[in-house]
Amino acid sequence: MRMMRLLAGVALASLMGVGAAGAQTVLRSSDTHPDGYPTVEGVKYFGELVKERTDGRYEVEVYHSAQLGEEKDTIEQVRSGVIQLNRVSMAPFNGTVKETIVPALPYVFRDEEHMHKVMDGPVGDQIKAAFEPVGLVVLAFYDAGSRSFYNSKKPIRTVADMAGLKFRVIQSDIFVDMTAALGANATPMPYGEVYSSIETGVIDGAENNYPSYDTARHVEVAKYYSLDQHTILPEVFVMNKAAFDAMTPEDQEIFRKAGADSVGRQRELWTEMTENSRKKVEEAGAQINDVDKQGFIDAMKPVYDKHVTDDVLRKLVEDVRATQ
Ligand code: GTR
Repeated sequence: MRMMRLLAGVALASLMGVGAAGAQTVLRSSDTHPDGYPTVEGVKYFGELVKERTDGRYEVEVYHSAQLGEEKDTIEQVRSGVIQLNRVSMAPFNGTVKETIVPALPYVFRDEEHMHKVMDGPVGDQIKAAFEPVGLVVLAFYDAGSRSFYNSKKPIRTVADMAGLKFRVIQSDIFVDMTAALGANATPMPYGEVYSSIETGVIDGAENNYPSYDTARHVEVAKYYSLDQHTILPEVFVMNKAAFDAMTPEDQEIFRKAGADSVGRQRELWTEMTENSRKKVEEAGAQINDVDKQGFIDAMKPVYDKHVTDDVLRKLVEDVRATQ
């Protein structure tokens, strides 16, 4: 029995990335954004809560600014247990966790408040549970506002203006198909390559929220930001499931609660940063304009036809729409 407990301890220690003798367990978490970004700060706050509530037995180190690699690579790292935590967009999961397709769908949410109600309720719980079979436990959904297209050529006012433009999209087929449905061309590529790809004319632009457009400095190379707001896709903060399962039920509860408690902090910081970034990009020369949104909404029907293909997804979309 003692031996077994000892072995379990060693296994846990190795999953957590520490020597067996270490009294304290250090968990590594990745983020593509710079220090100070609301997602980075949300996870840091989670770490403070965990440290405090476990009397210092656990500590979280956040590797910001893509120090551990681009999102797709860090998702592999957290699934295999090389790192224990990760904060990423849900888009790169669209191909592996099919339920994540639903919040990624264009205009599925009426606004950010609607997204909060959905993700904080039963639909959010169903999406969370869907991560477990791929070896991940969801600790929180964080805000990422809405994503809009921006480019170096001209303001987009109607769907017709999209014709022929080339955009980098996040690595997900939904985003490729959304862009195609609008008559433009999509190139999925890692976030870190976007700036130079616009600068050298490989692509005309990309799509993202104000804080990303600002902090990744894409505003310097693509000044036309057109508010089509095609998705309000939240971020996800995950933990390697084997590492989670190896903890005591009490510690698991502390982690889940700290995750939930970090959401309010992240949302506050998000609202602040969105406003600050909007001002900063305007000062940096961004030309922000409204679009004929109904035209964009109507053009997206093929994306639903292609991706909402089974009863699970159809029901989820219905549940999202019915959430008041
Ligand atoms: C941001 C998101 C990042 C990353 C990036 C991208 O909005 O916070 O996690 O996914 O978009 O477009 O690659």
